[in-house]
Amino acid sequence: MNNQIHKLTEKFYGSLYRIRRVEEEIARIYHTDKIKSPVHLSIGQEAISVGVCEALRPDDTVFGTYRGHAMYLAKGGNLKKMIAELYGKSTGCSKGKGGSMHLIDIARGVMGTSAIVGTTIPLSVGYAYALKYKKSDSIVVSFFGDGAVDEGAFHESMNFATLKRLPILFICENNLYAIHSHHLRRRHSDNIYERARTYGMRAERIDDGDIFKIYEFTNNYVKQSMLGNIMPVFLECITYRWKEHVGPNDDFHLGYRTKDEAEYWIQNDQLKKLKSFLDTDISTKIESEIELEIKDAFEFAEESHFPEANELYTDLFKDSKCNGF
Ligand SMILES: Cc1ncc(C[n+]2csc(CCOP(=O)(O)OP(=O)(O)O)c2C)c(N)n1
Repeated sequence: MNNQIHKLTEKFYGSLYRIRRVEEEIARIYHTDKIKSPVHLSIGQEAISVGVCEALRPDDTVFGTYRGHAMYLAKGGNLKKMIAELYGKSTGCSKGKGGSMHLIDIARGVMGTSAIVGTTIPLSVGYAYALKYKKSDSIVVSFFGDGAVDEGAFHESMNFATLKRLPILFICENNLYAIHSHHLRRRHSDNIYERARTYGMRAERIDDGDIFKIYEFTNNYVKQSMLGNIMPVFLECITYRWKEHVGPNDDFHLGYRTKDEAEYWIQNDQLKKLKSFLDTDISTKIESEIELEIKDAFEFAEESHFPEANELYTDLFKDSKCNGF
């Protein structure tokens, strides 16, 4: 392994490990009811957020879905504020009023996540339009699930993005299911990325979850946009959600999917794979630093206060006197 790949492997491993362990801790304490919001865990899907976000620059922005912990953390979102948000505390990134599904950290380019399927896609297109208008060379990444592809807003956004040649990368995290329905029960054929091509954009699929391929794809897009070659691009990443749709548990007993199907993805776990490339002393050092950070973040959430009753209606809407955008 050459030095550059080794450094990348360490970085990717740290980011993957951090997200996995944060979500495992969330799952572990969820039954205590300290977390005041539903949680949609990304366990199994982390490589997409990490592969994409590691290739982005600080001033590139991301928009995502209610399954947004991985994206938020991979882009550098503040961990303490995320955990406090899940606890409903006023120190949370949405001041305790949004919960797990509404994460935001504008300073790190995390522009927001939403509970309503497909809603952040037009928001990200609008943001990309503003960037182009301002002649910025940064890009927007719009993350969404396979379920969002069935929304009208998705198609309108795709059309507008190519029509206006916007600097946006669409990332479809196709984990095969929308709640309990398989994607081939919702569409005629397995053709999400091919459908994107009909709007006139480059569209590809990565079907094995390989973090390096996802990183390379995004890195190329960022480089192209720096050269002024601005066009929307679409990437469908096949992946798998290990946990239930919402909540910390397994749900194979429900019968809508099988453990056998999951097994391919569990064997193909990018976290395990990357760890096998690292010397034990390096992975142990990375892990112990992250464990301390996580412990700190949960303590911060525990010690923080709930918002006061008189704050119920504050911070719900953006002040219209905003500077720039
Ligand atoms: C507009 C809208 N319709 C329906 C729902 C209910 N709903 C919540 S999650 C979900 C499934 C979405 O699946 P997908 O986009 O594939 O994301 P995943 O949960 O697999 O990450 C649905 C239909 C919603 N939140 N918003």
